[in-house]
This record gives sequence, C-alpha cells and structure tokens, in this order.
Amino acid sequence: MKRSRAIALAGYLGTVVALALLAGRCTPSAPRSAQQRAGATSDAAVAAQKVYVPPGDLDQYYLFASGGHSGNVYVYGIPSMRHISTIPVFTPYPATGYGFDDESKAMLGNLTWGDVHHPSLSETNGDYDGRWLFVNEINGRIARIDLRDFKTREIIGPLPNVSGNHASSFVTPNTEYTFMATRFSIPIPKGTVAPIEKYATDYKGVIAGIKIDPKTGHMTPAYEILMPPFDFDLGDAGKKVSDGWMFFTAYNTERATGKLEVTASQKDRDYVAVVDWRAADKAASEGKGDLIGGIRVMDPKKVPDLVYLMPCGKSPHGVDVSPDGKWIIASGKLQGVTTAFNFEKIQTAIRNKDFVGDEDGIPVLKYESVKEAEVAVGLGPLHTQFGPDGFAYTSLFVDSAIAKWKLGTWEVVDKIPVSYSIGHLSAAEGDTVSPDGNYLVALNKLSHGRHLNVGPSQPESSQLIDITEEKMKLLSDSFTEPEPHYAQIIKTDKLKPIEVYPKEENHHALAVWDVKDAGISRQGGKAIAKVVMVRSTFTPQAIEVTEGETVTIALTNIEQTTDELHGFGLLDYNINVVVDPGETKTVTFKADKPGVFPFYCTNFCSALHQEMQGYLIVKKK
Ligand code: RUQ
Ligand code: CUA
Repeated sequence: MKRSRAIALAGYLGTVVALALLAGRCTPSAPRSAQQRAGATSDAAVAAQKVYVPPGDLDQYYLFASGGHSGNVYVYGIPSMRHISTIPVFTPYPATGYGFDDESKAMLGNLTWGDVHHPSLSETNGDYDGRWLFVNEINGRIARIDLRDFKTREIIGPLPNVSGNHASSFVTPNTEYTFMATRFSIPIPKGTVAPIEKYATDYKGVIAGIKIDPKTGHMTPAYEILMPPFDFDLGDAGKKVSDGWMFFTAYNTERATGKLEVTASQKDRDYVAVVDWRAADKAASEGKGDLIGGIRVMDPKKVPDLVYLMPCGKSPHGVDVSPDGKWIIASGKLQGVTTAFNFEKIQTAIRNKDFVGDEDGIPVLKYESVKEAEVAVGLGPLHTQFGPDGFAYTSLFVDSAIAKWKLGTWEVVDKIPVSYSIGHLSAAEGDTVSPDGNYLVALNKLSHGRHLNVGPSQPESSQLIDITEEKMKLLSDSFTEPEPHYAQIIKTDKLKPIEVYPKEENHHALAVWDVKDAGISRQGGKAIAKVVMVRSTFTPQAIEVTEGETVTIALTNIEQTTDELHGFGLLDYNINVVVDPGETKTVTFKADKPGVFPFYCTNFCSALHQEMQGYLIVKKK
C-alpha cells in the first residue's frame, strides 16, 4: 500500500510536496537496445564494474532491510544488491515452514502479521558485533534474530501500554537496552475507555525500556516512562560522549485529534524527548513507579530527572546521533533545514535548569540554548547517516535527493537525486562509532518506470550509491519487497553463520538419530511420532493414529551436510514444516478428520527426492 501511503503523506505535506512528487516522477524511458547499451557512457561502465560480483565471488557487506508489513527481514549483498535470503519474523513463511511448527507458532501467537520498521544490529563498544539483529513492529513487539543461524529466536510483546511501537528498536552501544515508544496514544492500561474529547489529558504515551541479557540476547521489559499523548516517531541511542542517553522524536505535541495534517501542525516546534536511560534503569531497580497493566510505569511528575523535551522543527521524523556522539541531528519534515543539537549544551542546560516550561512534569529545554547549527540541506529532511570523515548524509523526501554535508562546518557539499521520494538511507556500518563510508543505500518509496511493468502493485526501489569520493555517484537500482523502512549494513567478516546444526548440540527431548528409535508411542493420552528424515526416506513411512487424538510429530533431519534440508508437507491438514540439517522440529495438531493423508518432502534434496513420501492414517473412532 505504499502508493496510497505516499499519496496520504504527500497530502499531509501539502500541495507543494505533491507538485514536487509529480515533478520527480518523470516519464519512464523505453527499454534500451543492446546497441544502445553497448554505447553506454564510461561512467556507467565504471559503475557496472563496481557492483559486479563475478560468479562464485562474494559480496563485501550484508544489508538487512526491514520488510514493512510483509513482516519479514530481507537480506541483500552489497555491492551486488542481490537478494540472498528472507528471514520471516512476524508472518508465517511457508518457504521455511516458519509459523507452522510448534515453536515458531507459539512465538507468533494470535498475530500473523506485523509491520517491521527498524532493524538494529547488536553492538559492543558502539560497533556492530554480528551477534543479533533486533527489529520492531508497530503492534508493540520486538523480535531478536540470531545471526548465527539467521532465525527469529525471540519475540516479546505486545507490551502493556505501548500502542503503535514505531520509535523502536534502537539498541544502546553495548546492547544493554532496546526501546519501544508509543505512536498512537490510548488511555492506559489497555482496555480503559475514554472519549476522544479527553485525548489531551486522558490518553497517554509511554517510552519502554527493555533490558537485554548480554550473554543470551534475551529481552526482559524493565520499565516504562509515562509520557504526554504525543506521537513518538523515531529514536537513536547516544554513543561515546552521549552514551547513557536516548533520543526520540515526537510529532503532534499539540495533543490534537481530528485531521492531524492540520491540527498537529499548529505549533512551530515539536520535540525530541531526551531520556537518561541509566537514571531510568536505576530508578526502576530501586522500585520507583507504579504497576500499570502489569509493568512498572514511572511518572516524571513523581520520578523526576529521567526525561527532558528539546524543541525541534515541527513534525519531525528521524533523529540521528553522530559517530562521536556530540551531535544530535533532527528536523521537521516540512523544513528546508536540519538542526544539529549539541550534546554538551543539552547537558549544561539540564544542569542549569535552563527550562522554558514543562509538559506534564517534563522540563522543556530552550531551543536556542541547545542548538548548534541549522544546516540548509534541502526540502523534506527525514533521516541522517554518517561517513568516516565527518560527513553526514541526509535523505530529502520532498526534494527526492540526498544531501552530503560536513559536521562542524555545517556546509552542504554535494547533492544527488534519487528515484524517487526517499525515506530512510543506510550507510555501511553507518550507525556505529566508526562508519565505513564506501556505500550508501537510498531506500526509496516509489519506483515508477524504473523496472519492467508489473501492474499496479509496484516494488520499492533501493539505489546503491558510491560515497568513496567527494561527489556521490549512483551505481545501481534494485527492487525490494515492500517495504524497506530502515536497513543496516554490516561487514561480512563480522558474521560467522553455521551451515548445519551440530548433532552434539541437539538436545531436543524428541530427537531421534537412528531409524530403529523412530516410531509412534502414546504419552498422557497423546500420540507422539518420532520421525527420522534423511535422503530420501521418512521413517516411519506410515503414522497411524485414531480420530480425535492429539498428535505430535517430531521431525529430526539427521543430515550433517550443508544445504540438505527436508520438508514435511501434510495434505489436508495445512501443515508444512522445513527441518534444517541437524535440527528437530515438532508440529502438534488434532487428528479430527479420519482418512488417509499423504505427506511428502517439500525441499528438493536428492535424485530420489520425489520418492520421499509417506502417509498419516487416521482411523475412525
Ligand atoms: S520510518 S521511512 Cu519507520 Cu522513516 Cu518508514
Ligand atoms: Cu527430502 Cu526432498
């Protein structure tokens, strides 16, 4: 639905923007002939060489892109921009059997879709460490993907009181914490009803801190901070000098209802919430706050010194902290400038209580006291990424371009048009304390005319840009599944994924490694079938149960060879599991239909793959 969303957003930005959008969407050119291509400029030849990864060679970086409301994360290689893999997170994905086996089904619960927005790689000392990837989705959840096997291993939430978790899942520099924040305020706890006329007073937002276990990555909701009913939008963790602080943008600080594109744009400035997360951690561990909806909620009126509000350009979107932690970059998305806030000045203002008032007990800082510079980047600044040399790159939705500018001198040094209407952008290792430079990916909302016509539902376009030189250079276009909001780029040598699950590590209670141990047994009135999968047979080949019985089928793929996956597709029962080498998965269901039901291996595994089949026989009671 990106087209209708883009139109809604354009409406929100006003006619000026709509015009700019139309201007940006030029007429698609006719496909070029081979001769025309052969005559391509030397610039194109250079670009082609830069992105070309010869057969058998590998890419330099992984790109982890959020898949928006597809509920997935997509993995691409850079510089080829080839799609390598899909990681299902919040949506069942038959290709890998995700959402069908007992474990992933339990993780998904009743929700079978989620709107994935912002991937966040785990960090050690502010540098990506290649252990986990956290992603948020709007319905109050965060998932952890283990980069050892590229599988979703944990989903927490929906968290109480968090409604519309957009400003998430940014991790702190040593992966101590990840956060959620409310975008659509509601009366809390959930289930409370208040009329919309009472929005400004009875509806509440929260910022939630979720603790991460440094060894296992396991997430535990720790506390929430009660916030006014603003729409919290994006965030970033402080680093180096600003380590210990989190920054969240908020729009609709008018606390308005109705037609927000008008009612939430009345004030000249909205806010960035500045959170002292170490102080919040301490206060929570001292037992401060009250239990609301089953979680500790701290009200800044009663627990002060946790959060401050910093005025910024109206209707802000992104907020980004520079690699040295000194500058906090945020802007209104209707503006032609972005503001660099000075962390030191923020600290001084807090110390001196240089406040201009408060919002529900949260002190408001003075814009002039904390801003360092307004940088004239261009129209519609959304997000900023960084290079290794003090350069910053800001995406401009309205201008449909990227501006390159310098931290400290605040000079805009280059601009490049993108096709079209960029949202986020992602630089190589761009959120770390030491960005690589080299590549920048523009994550564009519209792709019209840049690819073969596939009807009204068009993909997004992601453009690879070379940032090794003074001038940015467009290298290639590629097309992505809906909808990459944010993406992160990590060097390949930081990841060491396994290729099979080692047999010694499989401690599953129902695993069987020898066909003589396979078979059906009954436990506590349930049928348990332990099945061995190996090229090209299921053992046992017939699973006999009685109508009405609850059946657990435990499938162990005893292969220890790379790429030897086996599937288990059971007709009429809507069951589809894929088991990786060395893995055991279970699927539990009620055998409520009598009859004979074939199952078969869904993953091509050998010359006799087609022979890998069997029957579930459900006898009449
Ligand atoms: S947001 S661009 Cu989550 Cu920036 Cu979509
Ligand atoms: Cu096993 Cu195909």
